Amino acid sequence: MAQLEVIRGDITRLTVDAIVNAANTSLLGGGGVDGAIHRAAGKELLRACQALGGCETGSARATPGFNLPAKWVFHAVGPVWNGGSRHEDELLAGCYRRSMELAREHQAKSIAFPAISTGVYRFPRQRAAEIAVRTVREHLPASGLDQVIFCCFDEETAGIYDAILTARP
Ligand code: AR6
Repeated sequence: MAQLEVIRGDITRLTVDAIVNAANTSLLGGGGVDGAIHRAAGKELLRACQALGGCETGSARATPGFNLPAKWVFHAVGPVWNGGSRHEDELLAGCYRRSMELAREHQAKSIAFPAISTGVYRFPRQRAAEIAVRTVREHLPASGLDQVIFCCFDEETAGIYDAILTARP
């Protein structure tokens, strides 16, 4: 079974079959990791996203990676954190579950996730990382994946994932 790995850095640089984006319901780009992915992939990515016509919160849609090293981008829409009583946990888990299903549908062998919802959307980082790891583990056997990377942009997030994966590798 695939090992889960933590990498600190820029997800747009990773040579994997699929990278996951932390998008919004319009899928038309934004700041943070979404902006970085659109800049690196080029204008064709925006056109492909326009053709999708949006995505509901808690789900994900696939496009090619265009100029990225990654073959695919799975655009996941995480929830905005509102204190935890608006189904934020379930919606965040939905992003990871749907991305794992897309990996299977696109026969991806490797995937990298950013820490969805933990930037502008303010989801608490520890809580988000626990949901990410738990959901990925649940769906790993059926996914066909050989490699899953949690790509952390900052030291604090990388430390949180390291601690979770060290406690139960
Ligand atoms: N590689 C990996 N991780 C990154 C990168 C990168 N290049 N850049 C930022 N991060 P955010 P959200 C980390 O705000 O909270 C956008 O405008 C960042 O440090 O990108 O889901 C969308 O269009 C943080 O840990 O996404 C939406 O409107 C994590 O990625 C909204 O922001 C997520 O932060 C989505 O907000």
